[in-house]
Amino acid sequence: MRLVIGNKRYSSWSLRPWIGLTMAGIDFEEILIPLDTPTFKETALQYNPTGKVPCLIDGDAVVWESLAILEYAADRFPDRGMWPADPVARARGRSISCEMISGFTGIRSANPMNLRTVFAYRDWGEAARRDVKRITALWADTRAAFGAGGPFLFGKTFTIADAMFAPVTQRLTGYSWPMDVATAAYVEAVQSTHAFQSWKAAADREPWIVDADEIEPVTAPSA
Ligand SMILES: N[C@@H](CCC(=O)N[C@@H](CS)C(=O)NCC(=O)O)C(=O)O
Repeated sequence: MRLVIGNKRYSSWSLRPWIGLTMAGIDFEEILIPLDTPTFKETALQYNPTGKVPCLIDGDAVVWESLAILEYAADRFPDRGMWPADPVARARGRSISCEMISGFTGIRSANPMNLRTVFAYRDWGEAARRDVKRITALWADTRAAFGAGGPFLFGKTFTIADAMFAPVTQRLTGYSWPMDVATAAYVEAVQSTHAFQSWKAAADREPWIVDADEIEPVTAPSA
């Protein structure tokens, strides 16, 4: 399997399948195309017709869209627990994953993923505040209903739903959002995984800086 991704520092959509596959112990070769370069589009188009990342290639199968890639991996490796076994829990996982992929544009545009910088908290806007309120509520509801026995949304196994929200955890810490104890514990659980740590370490070594993402001067981490 080959997973085509963008810069680890900035590509939130790439992080989702990368962390999901890695946490499930699925081997893949990584092909990284730096975003915002003159050759990005033509290179990405060599792999899939959208000319975007991420994209998974597995023999004749070409799969794009982060959630579709994760669903494909769950079908290919049904023993890895990428979705909860219980249909009701699985339906919740799919509901919140679709909610993530189709929405939350307030926080996505106010706080683009940027693993290079921690920004001091300021008012990130009404739309971002509304998104954070909804996201933290859906994490709390899901953990209360299905998360007993472990730190992730569905307990001890890191699922596709956790992968879909992994970049949001970085937006919360990277833009110094105040968090309640339960939210902070979930964010910590995701960011402590070997997969997140390894993605972050690779992001720190990347040479590319997308200046447009530097929305204000670098500030010291608040925590
Ligand atoms: N809905 C898509 C979003 C993919 C996406 O927008 N990828 C960005 C990078 S994070 C991209 O390829 N941007 C370059 C472009 O649009 O030319 C997914 O879930 O994979």
